[in-house]
Amino acid sequence: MGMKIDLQTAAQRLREKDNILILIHQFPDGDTIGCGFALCRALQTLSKTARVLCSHTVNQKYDYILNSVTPQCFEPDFVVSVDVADQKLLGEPVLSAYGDRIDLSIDHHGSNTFFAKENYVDASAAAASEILYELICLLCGEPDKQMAAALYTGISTDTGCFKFTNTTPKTHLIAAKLMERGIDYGEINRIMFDTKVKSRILLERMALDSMRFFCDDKVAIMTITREMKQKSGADDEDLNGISALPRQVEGVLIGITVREQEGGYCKISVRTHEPVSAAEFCAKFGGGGHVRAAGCEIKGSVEEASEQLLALAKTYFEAK
Ligand SMILES: [Mn+2]
Repeated sequence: MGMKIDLQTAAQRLREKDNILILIHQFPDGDTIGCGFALCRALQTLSKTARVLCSHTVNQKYDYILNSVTPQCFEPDFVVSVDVADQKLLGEPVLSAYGDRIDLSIDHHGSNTFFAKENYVDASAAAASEILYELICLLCGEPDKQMAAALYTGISTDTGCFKFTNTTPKTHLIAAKLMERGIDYGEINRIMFDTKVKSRILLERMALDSMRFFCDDKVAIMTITREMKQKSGADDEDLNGISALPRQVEGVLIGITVREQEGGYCKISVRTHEPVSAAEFCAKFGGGGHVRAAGCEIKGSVEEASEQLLALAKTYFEAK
């Protein structure tokens, strides 16, 4: 386990070093991308050589962030990770290349494993981009417009557009500072929250069509078959967040999504409302997760899996 340091020390390390490699987590989201590229731009503004590295390709909707840095090629002398809770989350090939030589980690996950030589973790931050805002202020003063757009994206996406309960007064204060840089926050939020690719909409249409209701409409089960994925042209990234749909129906207490996988099994996502624990529900099938959102795997076809899930769901509502 590495050392814990304060943010001033983290800023000092970055000031002392050059040829800085910034690592972001696999399946990159708005927060890790916003952090990585805002820091990269800040370091390049300080005439340092810096670049961002990720195991996966960044979705093109983040192009306005990617285009804010100058591509630079170099052998790193200092490696920093942002919004990464554990080095395993770097994914391959980055994990094998740099997993055991990370000098500095800056993160906001309570589950952070302090895998770097030096670590700054603030679990009260709604987004790692909040921390990066403060770090950049220490490094080179208020972020410029491009850095601000990247950091705003990180904060907005990690808070579900300031809707989730991780949002704090400080989140809004930092967002206000970023808005003062003249960023197009309306456009950023439109791209992040109100735009879907066509394949996603086509898949949603088929998935919604599959939704069935049970137990006086307290249970909803939606299935996504491999055929639906193929017909719609949707890839795994297009499926992000789709398991929220069944629980969005008013009155549904257990919303279940059954996703057919290759190899004769199904991935199950369960979303619940009070008083049903999704974690307990999924534990019955050897899975787990959080109180309101959990998952498990069940062998068999979507029909077989749905039958087993419904049988368990019924026990929550039938008179005992
Ligand atoms: Mn994050």
